[in-house]
Amino acid sequence: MLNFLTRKRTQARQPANKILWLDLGDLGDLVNPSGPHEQWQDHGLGLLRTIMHQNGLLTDILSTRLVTEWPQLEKQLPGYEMLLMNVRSYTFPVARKAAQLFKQVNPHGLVLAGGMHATVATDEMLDVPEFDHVCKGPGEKIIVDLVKDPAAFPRVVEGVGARSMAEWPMIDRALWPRPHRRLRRDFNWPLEPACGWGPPPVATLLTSRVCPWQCIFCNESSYIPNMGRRPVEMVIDELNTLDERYTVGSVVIHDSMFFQNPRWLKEWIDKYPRRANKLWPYWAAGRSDTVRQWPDLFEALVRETNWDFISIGFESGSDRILRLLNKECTEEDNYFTIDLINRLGEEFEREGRNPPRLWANVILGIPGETPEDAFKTMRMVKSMRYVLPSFSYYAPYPGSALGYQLIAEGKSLMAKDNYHRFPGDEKVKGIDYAFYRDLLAGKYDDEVNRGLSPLDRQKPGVYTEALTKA
Ligand code: B12
Ligand code: SF4
Repeated sequence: MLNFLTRKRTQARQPANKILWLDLGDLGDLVNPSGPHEQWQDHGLGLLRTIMHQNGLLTDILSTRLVTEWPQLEKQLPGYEMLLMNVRSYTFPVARKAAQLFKQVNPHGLVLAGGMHATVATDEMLDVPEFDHVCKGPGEKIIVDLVKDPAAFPRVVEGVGARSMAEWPMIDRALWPRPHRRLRRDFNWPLEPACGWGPPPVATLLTSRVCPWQCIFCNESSYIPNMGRRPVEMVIDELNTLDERYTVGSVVIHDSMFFQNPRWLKEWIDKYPRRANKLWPYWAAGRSDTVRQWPDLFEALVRETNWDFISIGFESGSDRILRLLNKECTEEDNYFTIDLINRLGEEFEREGRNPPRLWANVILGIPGETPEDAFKTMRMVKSMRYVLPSFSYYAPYPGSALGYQLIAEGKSLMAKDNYHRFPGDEKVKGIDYAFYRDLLAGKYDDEVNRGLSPLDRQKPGVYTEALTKA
């Protein structure tokens, strides 16, 4: 009997395929998620896995988000010959641990890692001997050759991307990990769950890949070379196909910067209302300076295409800080955008329509920020009528100019083992986080209210719950 049990325990489960894609995120995020945003699916993984399957390279999928303890993952690793991962800075510690486990279980197996962190912190990746190949930059035009014959490539592989997103296949969403059964009823896999931005099932997609600005807290410019936007008709046709297969409730456009390229946007205004199966409401991102530059285009998008959740990177209500961040937006641009959305919201309400809402991204705890700068930011937030504020403490990620600088100066509290970033964590040495906690708890409300309209003054000044991981 004992022999039988021991044999059973040591008999490795045979995987269906020899290549494993490991979806990354905090343990348990697809079992007991602490919030909605950690449940989003990974488009990098989805795209590359789709390309591989279309080229006959079949893979299995596991996820660190689908286990609550490492041994549960370890048990599923025997028998694989190759492990593939999309590593971002905030998943680097998880990726490293997974690679180590993989090698313990499969000493002759190969680990191929790409993604944002591989691109912006290549040295940190190379310090981990378990990563056999580290691919920098985009992977869609190299993944097939690399997986077929990894020995033909050096340890650091220069990625190759498409010239245009028109070359990307439609992601086969059934290749995304399926959440734990206790989440399945509300998840709508292979579409995604609601997060308060629009009705479920939610279809996430990308129409553009690069942002031309160079804010010093952001990684965009150090990452993906310029590439053409996905043609409007392809975007709409993909949504229609998803709708026919799974029924779409609303759309999240994950572009870092949706509100760019007026020609594309005009075509979207022209075609989305006519060609889409339904005028699904959508969430997408813009900047306040371009809203001010192209207000008619912006209004037309809101009125005619149902852009009803407008994410704007306001970041700060103080010109001094906006300049320091190289945001190229001013206080005036921010207030122009807020006033316009307040006005549109009031008009929509008068007409009995749902008002468009702001997803207002705001950063606090920026090195150099004074209490008066922070009060100005809070005043700006209070002047928004239809809003979900999304606050974060500034996080010095590698890949961004300010992040690299603070890491080099030894001021980052996030390095290596601690890239994981919860919005309320302390991230930079010398920042008075106690002040910011009090500020968000409303303790400086009298100060903040100074100069605000009587209506805005009445709004509760507590924003602790608005520290968001998104
Ligand atoms: C959509 C998005 C989100 C969504 C969904 C995240 C998700 N599940 O994918 C949401 C809103 C939830 C989100 C949240 C956050 N995000 Co985010 N997000 C993005 C965004 C805009 C697009 C990601 C994407 O889909 N890209 C398109 C795909 C196709 O690209 P890709 O994944 O990089 O894959 C390509 C290559 O990397 C490569 N590749 C990838 N894997 C592999 C593997 C191999 C073997 C090979 C060869 C190649 C390869 O090939 C792929 C195709 O070209 C990026 C910005 C960007 N431009 O990428 C930021 C970005 C990834 N996010 C970032 C951050 C910081 C966050 C947050 C921590 C922010 C916060 N406020 O807390 C949170 C963390 C959330 C969490 N889960 O813990 C940073 C990461 C910085 C870094 N150094 O890693 C980015 C780069 C934004 C930025 N400009 O700074 N995010
Ligand atoms: S913060 Fe926004 S506007 Fe600035 S570079 Fe990043 S994506 Fe572009």
